[in-house]
Amino acid sequence: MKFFLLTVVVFLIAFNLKSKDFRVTQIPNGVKYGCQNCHASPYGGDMLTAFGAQVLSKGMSGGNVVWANLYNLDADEDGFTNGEELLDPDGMWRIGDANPGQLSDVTEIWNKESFPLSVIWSYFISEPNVSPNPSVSNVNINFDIKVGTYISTNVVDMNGNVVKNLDDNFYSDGNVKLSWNGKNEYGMPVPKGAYLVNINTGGHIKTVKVIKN
Ligand SMILES: [Ca+2]
Repeated sequence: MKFFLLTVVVFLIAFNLKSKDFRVTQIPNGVKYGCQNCHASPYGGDMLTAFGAQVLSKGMSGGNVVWANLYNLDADEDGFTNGEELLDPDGMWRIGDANPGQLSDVTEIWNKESFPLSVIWSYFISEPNVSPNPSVSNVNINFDIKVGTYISTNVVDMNGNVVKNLDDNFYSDGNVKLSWNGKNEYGMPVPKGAYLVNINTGGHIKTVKVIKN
C-alpha cells in the first residue's frame, strides 16, 4: 500500500511538472532558465520568484502566459523591463517565434542583481563612428564613454582571426580616438576586403564592419 501511494505521489509530481513545462515556451528565451524564471526551486513547485508572482497576478489567461501583459513590467525592480531582460523590449515576440537575440545576453528576470549588459553598454559607450568607410588608407574610430573603463580594440578578419591589436588601455570618461592604417601586426598591408573592428569592454564586444579598398 505504501508503495502504491508513493507511486501515485511521484506520478502526480511528475505530471504536475510536465503540465507546466510548456509555459517556458510562452516567454521569449524562457528556455535559458526554464522553470527557474518563475519558481524558486529549479524543479518547479509553489514558491514563486518575483517574475513568477507577476505572471500569476497579471500575465495569465486560460492557463497560458500572456507575454503582451508582461514585457513592459519590471518584476525584479532592477530598472530593466522584463522585455529588456529577455531581449524583446518592444514585446514583438509571439509564441512559436524564434528566440530574439543571443541566449548568452539573457539575464535573470527575477533577480535584481542581474541585468542586461547590452543595455548598460549602449548607455555608457556611444555607437562608434568609423570613417572613412570604405577606406584606402587610415580608418579613424571614435566613440564616447561616460565612465572609466578598460577597453581592448582589435581588427579581426571575417574568420575571427586578430589582424591587428589597435589598443589596450584604461580610459576615463570622454572621447576615445583610434586609427588603423590598414596593416597587420607585422606592418604588412592587409588584403582588400571586409574586416571587423571589435571594441571589447569587460567581455561585451561592440563590432563595426570596415571595408579596406
Ligand atoms: Ca527587471
